[in-house]
Amino acid sequence: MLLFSGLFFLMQHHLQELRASFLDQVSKAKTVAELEQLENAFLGRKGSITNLLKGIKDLSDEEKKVFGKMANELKKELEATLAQRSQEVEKSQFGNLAGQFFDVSLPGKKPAVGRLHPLTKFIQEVEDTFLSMNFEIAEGPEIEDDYHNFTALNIPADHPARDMQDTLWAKDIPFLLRTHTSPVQVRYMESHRPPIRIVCPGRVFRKDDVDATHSPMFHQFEGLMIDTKTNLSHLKGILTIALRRLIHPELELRFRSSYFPFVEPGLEVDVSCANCKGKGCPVCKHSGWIEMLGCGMVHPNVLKSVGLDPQVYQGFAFGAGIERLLMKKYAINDIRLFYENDPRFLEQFPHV
Ligand code: 2U9
Repeated sequence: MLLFSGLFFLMQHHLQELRASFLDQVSKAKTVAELEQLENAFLGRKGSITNLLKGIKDLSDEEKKVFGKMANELKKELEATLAQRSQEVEKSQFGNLAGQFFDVSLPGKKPAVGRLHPLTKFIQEVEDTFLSMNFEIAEGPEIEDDYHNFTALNIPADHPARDMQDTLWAKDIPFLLRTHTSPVQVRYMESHRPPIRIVCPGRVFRKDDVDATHSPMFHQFEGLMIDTKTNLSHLKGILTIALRRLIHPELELRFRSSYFPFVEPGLEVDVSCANCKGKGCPVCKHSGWIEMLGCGMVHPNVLKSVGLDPQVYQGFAFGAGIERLLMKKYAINDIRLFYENDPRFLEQFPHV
C-alpha cells in the first residue's frame, strides 16, 4: 500500500488542469501557427508541462516512478491529439493543395507606382533649366484684363493681332481668360526694375473647338530677360542651352524672321529633327527641321508701357506651347491625350 504525499497530489492535480487546458485550446485553434504556439507553451523546453516535471525531484522514489509514468502517458496523448488536430487545421487552412503545382520562380506582380503627368514633369524641367541660369519663376492670374493681356503688349484695340488669339471673354464684366502668359511678365515689370530674368509657365485659354491639335486650354512657358546691354546673341545662347537640355543634347537651332506684335525683330526657332538627325522623316515632314517656339527683342512700346526707357533698356522674350512641344518631342498625334489621364498613355513616360 502506497501513501502519497500532499505535494504528489498537488502535482497530479496541476497535471490534470494542464491537460484539460491544452485539449480545450487545441480543439479551438484554427491555424497551424496557433498550434505551434500551443506546442511551445505546453510541451516546449520552457513549456508549462516541462516546468511541472522539474518538480519531480522533490517527490519520493516511489512517487517519482508513478508520477513519471503518468506524465509520459499524458505527453504522448497530447502529442497525438496535436498531430491529429494539425492535419485538420492544415486542410481547412490551405485547402486541398496536394496535387497542385506552384512555380515559385514565376515573377511577382509589379506594384503600380504613380508618376508625374508629362506636363507637370516638363514644367519642372523648364523651371530647373532656367533656375540654373539665374532666372526666377513668375506666376500671375489666369483671369486678366484687356490692358495686361493686349494693350501693354503693343496690341491696341483695333489691332488685327487680337484676332490671332481668339479670346474667351467674361460675360458683362471687363475680364478675360489670358490668351498667353505674357501678362505675367507685364505685371512683373510693373513691380520690378531690371535686371529682369524670369520664366513663366502656366495655363492659357483660347476660343478654339477641340480637335487633335486644338484645345481651349493649354500650357505655355514664356521667358523674359531685360538689362542695359541685352541683345540677340544672349537670346540665341540662352535658348540653345535651354532647348538642348529640354529636348536633346545635340540639337541644332535655326532662327527665322517672323512677326509678333510684342517683339521687334520677331523670330521663330526651328530645331533639327532628333528623330532623323536632320535627314528628313515624317516627324519633320521631310524637311529635317521642326518649328519649336517664337521669340524676339521686346518691342520698345512694351518697354514704354511699363515705364522703361527703350534707349536704356533692351530685352528678349520667348514663348512656346508646351503640349505642341511635347507632341513633337514624343511624336504624339492628338493633344486630347494630355487631358484624358488614360494610364496607357501616361505610363509611357519615364518615372520622376
Ligand atoms: C513681354 C514681352 C514679350 C513672348 C513671346 C512668342 C514670341 C511666341 C507663341 C508660341 C506658341 C505662343 O503658345 S503659342 O501660341 N509665342 O511665339 N511669345 S515672343 O513675348 C513677350 C512676352 C512678354 C512683356
